[in-house]
Amino acid sequence: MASDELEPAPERAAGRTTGGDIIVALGAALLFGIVLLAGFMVYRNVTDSGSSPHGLRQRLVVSTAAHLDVDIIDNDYKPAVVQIPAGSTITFKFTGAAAHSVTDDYGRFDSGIKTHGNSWDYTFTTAGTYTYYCTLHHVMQGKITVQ
Ligand SMILES: [Cu+2]
Repeated sequence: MASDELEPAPERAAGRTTGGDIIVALGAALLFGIVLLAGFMVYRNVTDSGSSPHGLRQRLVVSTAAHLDVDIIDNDYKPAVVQIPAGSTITFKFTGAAAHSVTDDYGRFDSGIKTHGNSWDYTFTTAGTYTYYCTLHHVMQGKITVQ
């Protein structure tokens, strides 16, 4: 029994907190924090980039006509994702109760803020991809592909 008192039991030795254990724990906590921060930054980048707004995940509506109507409701464009031939005119109809805008991400067109019952026409003469949003409600986003 004297030897038990001189040497700690193996499990007791393993459970004893040492300086090395504290460094390992601090390192793990730091690593965990870095992973959390990196994850948050990736999340922020994805949500702030504007590359994947909810509107762009909607079904593509392909039009071959010279004219297309897009309804602006509270708070969405219907349809939000369209493809039209070059030279087509889109009539944006402000049917929602709230005021909205149709504002190109790169400033190529802007309806300005319009209220319920108004409409705004824009003719897309140049082929390309146009992404737009509402200056009052940034969750409202749309995409027009002109071919
Ligand atoms: Cu709006």
